[in-house]
Amino acid sequence: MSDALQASAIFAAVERAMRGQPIIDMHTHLYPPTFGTPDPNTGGKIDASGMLLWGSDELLTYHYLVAEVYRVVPASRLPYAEFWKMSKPQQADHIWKHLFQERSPISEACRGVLTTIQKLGLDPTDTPESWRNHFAQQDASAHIDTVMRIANVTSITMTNAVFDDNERNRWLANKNVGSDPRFTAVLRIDPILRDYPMAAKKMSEWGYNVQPEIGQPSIEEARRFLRDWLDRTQGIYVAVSLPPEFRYPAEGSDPVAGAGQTMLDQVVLPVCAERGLPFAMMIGSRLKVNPELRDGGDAEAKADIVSLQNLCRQFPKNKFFVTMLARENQHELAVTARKFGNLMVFGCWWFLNNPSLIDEITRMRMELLGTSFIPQHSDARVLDQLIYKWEHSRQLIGKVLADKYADLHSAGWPITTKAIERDVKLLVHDNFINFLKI
Ligand code: FIX
Ligand code: ZN
Repeated sequence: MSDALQASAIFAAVERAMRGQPIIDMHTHLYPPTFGTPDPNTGGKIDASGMLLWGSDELLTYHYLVAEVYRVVPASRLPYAEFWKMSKPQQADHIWKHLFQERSPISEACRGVLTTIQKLGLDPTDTPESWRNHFAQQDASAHIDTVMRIANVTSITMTNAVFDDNERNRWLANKNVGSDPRFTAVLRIDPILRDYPMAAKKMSEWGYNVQPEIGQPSIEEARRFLRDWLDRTQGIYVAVSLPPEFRYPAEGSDPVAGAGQTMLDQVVLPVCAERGLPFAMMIGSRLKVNPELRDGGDAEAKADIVSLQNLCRQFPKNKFFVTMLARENQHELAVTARKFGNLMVFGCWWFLNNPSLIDEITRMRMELLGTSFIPQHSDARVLDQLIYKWEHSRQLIGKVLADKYADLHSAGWPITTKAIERDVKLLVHDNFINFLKI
């Protein structure tokens, strides 16, 4: 085959394909400017509860870095309440001083700030003050275009938590709030499965006859609630984050777990199936281990793979996007995906989104699943993070893929640029789109 590559040319061809392939980022906490922006240093109108976070001060005060700075300046020296009273620039300067000036910024979250600043054409050896001035002159929407261009991300998938008042009220106040073509919506419904009593009370306040005691009327009304919000948001899938203790079927006599199971199998999965929408389960987050750190206070623990196998087997008409938070769950998750075609494994989530673990997990997945998985999502909370999260992941996924092609080449299989581009497109673009459609 004349267009087969020499072994020595494979890595460069993979790197080119990874860099050139536009990515659909299937899970982020990013929003268009219509959702407001809170930071006075990022230009535009200040909306204190605005949801679009962008700019260097937001990068530096990412909850990952808040957690890391509290390792070197403990609460005994800086009480949490004092930190949270600081302005965003003051918090950013504090983190810059202790994590970047007084020690080398070798953690992934620290390095990410520098990659992003560099790729935006700013000087990583400069100061947060100088970067602040740069962002203050930017327009939010134009900056979104800049970041998406540099990151080569063609579509940003939001997380739209309907039980969050700030989020829900923005949809009710402006039916076009989610109409920015660069973004797609995802209906996030954690309380329905994790805290049914609270969810029922809220849905009832919002005009849905959902009662604490679940009878058929409550099931129908909860389904109506989901349908209404899927229509309003045009959500492309439904999502939930589940604790390590999640079990299906629910174990023991815990009424909240029992109600969550009823909501799952009689409300959420039927509505997803009727609309052909995937249900995304992000499993293993143990919330508020240290609540003083706010978003940075969550941790993880090993979850139960048998519960996932039960769901995939008992609901063959449903499609499941699944990512798990514990490193210990990764091999059994990949093996489970070999058993169920309605399961699409995705991402190296949160504490797994680090070079050593992205390499380990992606290698394992390719060896067990070939190209039939989605290797990464960014989980970006700050717009500019798209740049570093994808720069780092493209390099890491590319290295693993190049190794796999080298193994194929050794087995006498011709590796072509066309095949590499096809496979890369599957991994970071088409597997997601195709799974939505099947
Ligand atoms: O539940 C989730 O969507 C998690 O990804 C977030 O809650 C988490 O804080 C995060 O951003 C991790 O990267
Ligand atoms: Zn997330």
